[in-house]
Amino acid sequence: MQGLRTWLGSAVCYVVFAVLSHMAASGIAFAQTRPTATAEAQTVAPALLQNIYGRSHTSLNGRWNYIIDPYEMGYYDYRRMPFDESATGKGGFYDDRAPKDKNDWVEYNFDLSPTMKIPGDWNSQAEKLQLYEGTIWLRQVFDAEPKAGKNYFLYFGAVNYEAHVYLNGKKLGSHKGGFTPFQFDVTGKLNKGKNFVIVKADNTRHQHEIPTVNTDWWNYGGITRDVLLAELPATYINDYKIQLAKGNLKRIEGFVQLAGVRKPEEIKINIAEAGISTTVKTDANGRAAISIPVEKMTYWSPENPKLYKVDIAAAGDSVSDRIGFRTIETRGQDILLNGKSIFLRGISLHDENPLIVGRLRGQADMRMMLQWAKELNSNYVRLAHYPHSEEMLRLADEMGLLVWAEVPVYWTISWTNPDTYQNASQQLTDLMLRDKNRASVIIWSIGNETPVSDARNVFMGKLAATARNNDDTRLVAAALEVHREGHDVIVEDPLADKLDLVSFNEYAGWYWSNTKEMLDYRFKIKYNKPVVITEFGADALAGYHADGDTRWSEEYQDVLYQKQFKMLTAMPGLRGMTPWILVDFRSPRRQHPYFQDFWNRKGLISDSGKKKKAFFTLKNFYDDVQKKYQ
Ligand code: GCB
Repeated sequence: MQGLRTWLGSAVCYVVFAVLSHMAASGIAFAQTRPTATAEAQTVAPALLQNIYGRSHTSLNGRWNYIIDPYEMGYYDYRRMPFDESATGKGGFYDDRAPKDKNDWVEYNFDLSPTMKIPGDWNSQAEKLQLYEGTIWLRQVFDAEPKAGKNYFLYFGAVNYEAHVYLNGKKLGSHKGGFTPFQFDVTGKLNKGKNFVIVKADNTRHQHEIPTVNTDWWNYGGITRDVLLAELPATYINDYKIQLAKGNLKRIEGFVQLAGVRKPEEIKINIAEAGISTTVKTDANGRAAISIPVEKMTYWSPENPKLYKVDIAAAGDSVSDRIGFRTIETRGQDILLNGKSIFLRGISLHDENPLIVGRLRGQADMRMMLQWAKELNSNYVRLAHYPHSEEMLRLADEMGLLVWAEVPVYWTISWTNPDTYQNASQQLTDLMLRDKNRASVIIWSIGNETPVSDARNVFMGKLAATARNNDDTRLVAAALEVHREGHDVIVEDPLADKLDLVSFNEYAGWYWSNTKEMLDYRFKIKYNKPVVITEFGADALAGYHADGDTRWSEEYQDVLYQKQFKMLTAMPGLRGMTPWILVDFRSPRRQHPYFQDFWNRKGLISDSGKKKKAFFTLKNFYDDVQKKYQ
């Protein structure tokens, strides 16, 4: 019965949430609040704040005490009932108890437990956590000075995978999804002086989750992105979209959404450098649509990644952003950036530092990765296979790299499970909500290598529609698969009709054929759309030299790249590629004890930062391509 009630609660909660978050992303006015992701948390949180870094905030990053809890002692009682669902709501580690006196019984102690750095995955911070999957409790103690009439939000950039969050011993709520941000309204819940926040992070893999149990990347657990406490006025700017209208270089369109308003307010939008200054009025729901003519403007492009300072002010609140303005469209087999045909000279990336292994830990790590991409003469990156951090996207804006952004709908997930779909759709919507003002993002990818079946086609078709409803100014794509008939390599996927690009992964010369015979194959593409290859590649152990027929050698990888260019450029519709992958990365699936040892070696750069031969071959290819697309 208890189970049934919880289940019904969740279902209702998910439906309401899905509708509201869809409205938020598409700019439709909606009530100030939306439920958090699960039923047991009664707290409601408003729609995600746009541009958290532009708000007044305190960072809760730093060293957090942690307790490894493989049996979830701190969450369930011995009858396996969650403490936070009991009558008192007490008994879990989130109480952060210390013995009252020598007679008191307490079997945990945060103060005496070790610390780890947040943001940071746990696997890279202690040897015994390298392979750990399960629950870890993390605690931070901080001071606050809450002021009357202000709103406070506790904001998490990302926690992998399931987070239960408690403030001063009381549950705020929970969230699923390892790569998207979430927040809780903590107005009226902060103490003056000492506070403590406790997070139960659980990175256990499950069949019905997004991603599912099987992936070719490391399942880094923990609080992997910033934790911030934001302070906002009573009425504040909750969200905004300020972008060029679809295919229109002469008009900015979007919206500003206020929260906390009871009456219409005036909103001022200034883009001083472009001579734009306008005032709009909100409707009764605190929302104002904007439509501003553009007279003279330098459009954002990889060659000139011009960002304008955009100031928004309303009701005593103000926020500034740096926004680039560009259009992106397809016409036949061309991709048009600001109306001009481009070739996407790309490379794929994971959110992982190969040198100090673990998730990227800050801007310096991110710059290193994007700088390597630029050294390849890239103008484009595929941020695989899940949302990378907001800072990464902001850097791409600044450094002039176009972006393919993706959600972890990867391989064989539970196509018929409605909760799995809700989860995927929520992660996609939250990604789009967060990054909708980034000029660098030109493609929303709804998944990778999902095998064709009726159930999958329905699931992915709905996801494509969600992406389009949320944002009509960018392209929608997915990394599809190929099949072979004789020497023909064929892309045939009903999903392709719903996408803007013909994008697929093909491992000619590695998972099928080899460097000797791969040129006997040719691609048969029936769609009149731009072809953007999302993956090809070969494993090579840096420093291992042999001839071009010897697997794992740098020469094999190099020859494979050269032959790939021959095969791919034979396609008239080829407009871009993101070979797999910029740097070697960790994966539990990669078991060869000598060549791999838990590393996928398809990087063009090794785990010690050494550039392999194929790096230079790809750079030369891109130098040539660039000349043709001047
Ligand atoms: C793929 C996957 C990617 C893998 C890669 C490989 O098709 O999309 O996640 O890492 O192949 O190395 O096999």
